Amino acid sequence: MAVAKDKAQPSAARRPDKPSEQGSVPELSKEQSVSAYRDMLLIRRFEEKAGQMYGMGLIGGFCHLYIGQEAVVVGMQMALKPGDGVITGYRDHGHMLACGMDPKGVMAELTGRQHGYSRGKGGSMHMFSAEKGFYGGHGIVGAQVPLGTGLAFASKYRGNDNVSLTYFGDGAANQGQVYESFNMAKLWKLPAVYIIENNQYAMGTSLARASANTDLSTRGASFGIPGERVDGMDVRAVKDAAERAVTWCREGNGPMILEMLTYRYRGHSMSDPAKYRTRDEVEKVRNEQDPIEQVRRRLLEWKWASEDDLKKIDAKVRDAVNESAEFATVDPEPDASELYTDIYAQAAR
Ligand SMILES: Cc1ncc(C[n+]2csc(CCOP(=O)(O)OP(=O)(O)O)c2C)c(N)n1
Ligand SMILES: [Mg+2]
Repeated sequence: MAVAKDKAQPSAARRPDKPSEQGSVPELSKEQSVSAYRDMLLIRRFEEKAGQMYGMGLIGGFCHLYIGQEAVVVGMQMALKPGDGVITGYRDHGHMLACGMDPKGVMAELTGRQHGYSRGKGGSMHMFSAEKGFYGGHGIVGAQVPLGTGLAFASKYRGNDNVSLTYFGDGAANQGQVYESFNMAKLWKLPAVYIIENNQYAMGTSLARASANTDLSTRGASFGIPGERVDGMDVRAVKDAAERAVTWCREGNGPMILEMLTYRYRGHSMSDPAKYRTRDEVEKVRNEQDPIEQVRRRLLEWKWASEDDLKKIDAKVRDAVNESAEFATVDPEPDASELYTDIYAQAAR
């Protein structure tokens, strides 16, 4: 087990109030930029397709799209190694794809088919892949936070150096169980990175309307948990902060909080009248801060990729997404005899 070191906490050297106030961030290499572009694009195209399939009646139940927030999960993933664990709420398709789960299995779960990750019995909010380090997919707001803390506890108990990444929203940050988890995580110096995806709204309620303290990076202050506020629309800034936080945890210093300033372009779920914000507000973020466009622009500007190279990447991504949609349409639904299977699991040793 890693022994806690009495080190100085990582400083919140960059703490912008708005993403645009962020200072300079370390650049990605050409390869990292191309791969971040491809990974973010895959999430975006997958989500657009999921939205279409929902509209066609192929997906039932709830479906929460991640469009706009792609840089958060892709940048965080760049700091991980095999064995690290990821857990999140219901806005979870992007996290699955970033963890390397197969788009076909994810889409087939959305349509409730046999070869979906939960064999068609979990749907959008309840998919897992222990093999890829993805632990769900949870519909109860904030419920993943004690579970993610448990994953961190398991790493410490087993004496390995795996880190647990627990994602939750600005709304979830007001749940009581979050603070019970923070207390335990700090008390036991657990390797837990808490990533608060502050997309500024919890369903139709803006952060300012619901939170006494809107600087969510300070939410661990009373437990002595360091926090940083990060431009979650800039994949470079996310990766940079992710590396600091993951190293901090891996070295046995206990938990850390990263508040990601981000934005969701689509409604909360598939039925959202969106009366709580203006179209102009959404358009402004899309035009000025889009995470994919930022990388695209740099790739072209620095001649790290030509328009043609990017078109080829776009086409490959579209093919993968179309293939997943096709698979999720023809794969059969589970047989009725499967109703009572997969209810209990043998505990892993
Ligand atoms: C315990 C609980 N309360 C309420 C709900 C209904 N609900 C679903 S999502 C949501 C908003 C959460 O917002 P946030 O944490 O900001 O995440 P985001 O949807 O923005 O990703 C609410 C209130 C729920 N699922 N669980
Ligand atoms: Mg939110």
